[in-house]
Amino acid sequence: MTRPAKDFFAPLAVGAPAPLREIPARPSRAIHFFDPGNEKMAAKVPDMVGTVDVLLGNLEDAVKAENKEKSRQGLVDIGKSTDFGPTQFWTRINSLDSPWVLDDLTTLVPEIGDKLDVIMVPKVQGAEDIHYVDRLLAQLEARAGLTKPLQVHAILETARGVANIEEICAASPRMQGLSLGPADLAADRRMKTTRVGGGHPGYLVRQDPARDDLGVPQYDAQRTTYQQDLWHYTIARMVDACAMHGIYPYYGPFGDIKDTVACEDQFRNAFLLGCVGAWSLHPVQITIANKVFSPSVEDVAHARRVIAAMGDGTGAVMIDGKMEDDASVKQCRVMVALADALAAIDPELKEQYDR
Ligand code: 1VU
Ligand code: MG
Repeated sequence: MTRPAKDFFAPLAVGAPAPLREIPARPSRAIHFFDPGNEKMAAKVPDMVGTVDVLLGNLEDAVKAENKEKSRQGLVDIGKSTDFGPTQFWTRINSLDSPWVLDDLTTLVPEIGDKLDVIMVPKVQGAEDIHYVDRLLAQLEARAGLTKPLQVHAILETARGVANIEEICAASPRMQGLSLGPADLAADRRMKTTRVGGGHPGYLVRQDPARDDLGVPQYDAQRTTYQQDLWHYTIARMVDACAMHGIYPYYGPFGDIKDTVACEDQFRNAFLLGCVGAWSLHPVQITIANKVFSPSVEDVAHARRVIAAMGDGTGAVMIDGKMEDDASVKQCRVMVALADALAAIDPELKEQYDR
């Protein structure tokens, strides 16, 4: 059962900071993953500040079991020694059933809780997982004397998590957003794929067969096939749940690092459907996400024209042969609000949008 409305925004521990009433819409086009225990990657982090919207120190999958403590300590060191400026600082903790997660939280909150913005929780199954993290964070925040509440981001990577998506989003005022975790989700659903996100050539529809003069279908004749998006259903469900709860949806990882073209396509599909960002696993994917999740100069210019022409936002007008009305101006406002938020942190984009 969810908490009654009067208790929803009450701190869950005496002395914990008051929960946020609204999740700030900070740009987060790329959530860039790095292993804080990998010296080469960690050394690159200070120079990445300002070039990426979110830097995420990953402690879960992709960190070897024997390196868990090293990565956790690496994250503490980076958190303490780095001035993150406009860049958000997130972490992905180990899963709630793992032997490492308690130490992750009891170390990170007192050591660098004042630097961290968001804690990403993997393999979330239902509201009970968020409730557990919520209370524990409140206790740790109170003990550490933190004044700003940590936000929580859940990865959607089990069938149960997808089935419980609305209750997960509604479980706590800390909920900042959701990411699609396609690799774990595929395994949990018993999908017959071996990839980390992206499309699959076997998931397709085929053009109808041509017919001869007598109307007989020519099944052996050449027919075009169209690859479909395996993730459309889940992303669309995630976008609706997040929009309903005032939190933010993200596409997750794209594992084929060398296939920058298909990565861009997958990210763009997510952007068009309503996602605000995607994960970056390698520096090359930051550039892709920054490009895709920033509206184009043309779209922003068009949106501004529609807003100007629509005055108080009611009625209908013709622009370039197309009807614009109360509904289309709302879409334009979404586009311009995003452009304005990005222009505020990215002088290059500001210059392009203002031209
Ligand atoms: O030029 P140098 O040798 O000094 O540095 C390498 C490399 O260390 C560095 N680099 C990175 N730096 C910061 N952040 C990164 N994520 C990152 N990745 C690489 O860049 C230089 C060039 O690297 P490379 O092209 O030779 O690539 P590597 O073979 O070194 O590394 C590729 C992988 C994919 C292994 C690496 O990028 C990586 O581990 N990325 C993060 C993976 C991750 O976090 N996975 C978990 C999230 S996905 C999930 O959970 C579901 C499947
Ligand atoms: Mg996973």
